[in-house]
Amino acid sequence: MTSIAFDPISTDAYTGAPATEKRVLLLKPRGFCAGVVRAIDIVKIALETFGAPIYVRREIVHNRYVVNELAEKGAIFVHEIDDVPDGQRVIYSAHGVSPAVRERSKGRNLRVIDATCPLVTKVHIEAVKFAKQGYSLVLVGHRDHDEIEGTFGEAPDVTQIVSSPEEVATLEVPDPNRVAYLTQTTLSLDEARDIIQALKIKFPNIAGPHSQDICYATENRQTAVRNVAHQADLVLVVGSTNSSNSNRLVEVSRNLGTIGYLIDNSTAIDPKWLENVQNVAVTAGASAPEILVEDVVNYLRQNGFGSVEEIEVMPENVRFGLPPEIVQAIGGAGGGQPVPVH
Ligand code: 0CH
Ligand code: SF4
Repeated sequence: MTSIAFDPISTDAYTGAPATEKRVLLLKPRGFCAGVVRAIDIVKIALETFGAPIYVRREIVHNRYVVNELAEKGAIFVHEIDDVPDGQRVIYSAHGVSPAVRERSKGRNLRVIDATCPLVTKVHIEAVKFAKQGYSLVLVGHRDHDEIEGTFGEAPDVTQIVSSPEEVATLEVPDPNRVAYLTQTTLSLDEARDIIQALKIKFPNIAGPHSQDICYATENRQTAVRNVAHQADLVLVVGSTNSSNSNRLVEVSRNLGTIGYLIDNSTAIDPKWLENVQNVAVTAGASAPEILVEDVVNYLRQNGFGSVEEIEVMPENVRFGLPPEIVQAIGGAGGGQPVPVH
């Protein structure tokens, strides 16, 4: 169970002034996770070390601001490996790639830097392990999402994707006693639980990951919204529309009966949303930078929300090491293993 560190005397988190009536409840943890920090660092270091252009397959993370900022520094975002000129450097996004993409890069003689989040790689390793052991795989996630495309590609012949409990009913496998499930890292905890429950009813002997595939950052941000949504009249989630984990935060709020909106920045706020609103909770998806949260909070301040209270639902101190390609390039030590920092 999580605890809420709530300042008993309402004070402004930025100025320390006594709170006025209309409040911003700033959720913590919010925003960048360890995998996103690592992925963005990889692109920045690659640009500084090797110089532009550096190609990046797909959006490094699903955030418009981040992608635009890196593009201005010289990163060239492409959809597919075929869009990268022969022999150039290419970075794989945090969402991971399929073995077919890796093969394609080899065939094109590209110099690859892998920014796949270690927690996504963990799911790929599980997929390979189960497939080698002869399991049929059920991948719980959103079709057409970059991460699911990559994980699916580890064992496409034995993997089926499901996105809802209803779809579980349609699954057909050669041996119902030899089925395993895996999930996307950025799903709704509630939705994933319902789908896994349906899978367990259909396949009572189904195997699964040792610990769940939904990552710590996805879980923590959803838990923060779940804990605080009842105190708010409105929840604003900073994040881009193609960000799965950001969309899930809006869903958590709406499922609890609190109106929620996904916004890229303050310009997306409709002033009508703030009418008759006393408390507005603000959070951010794992790919949304803090500068955009500050922009939203400043907008709210200028529109009558005089108090900003930061509510820390749980501490979060995770860091991941850089991949060997980058460590070697900068002449340092370390590797791609997750490094939890407490
Ligand atoms: O939430 P999704 O997976 O759409 O991705 P994002 O918004 O780029 O957040 C970072 C997660 C990257 C891979 O798990
Ligand atoms: Fe990794 Fe989770 Fe962040 Fe995705 S959301 S990059 S899995 S830590």
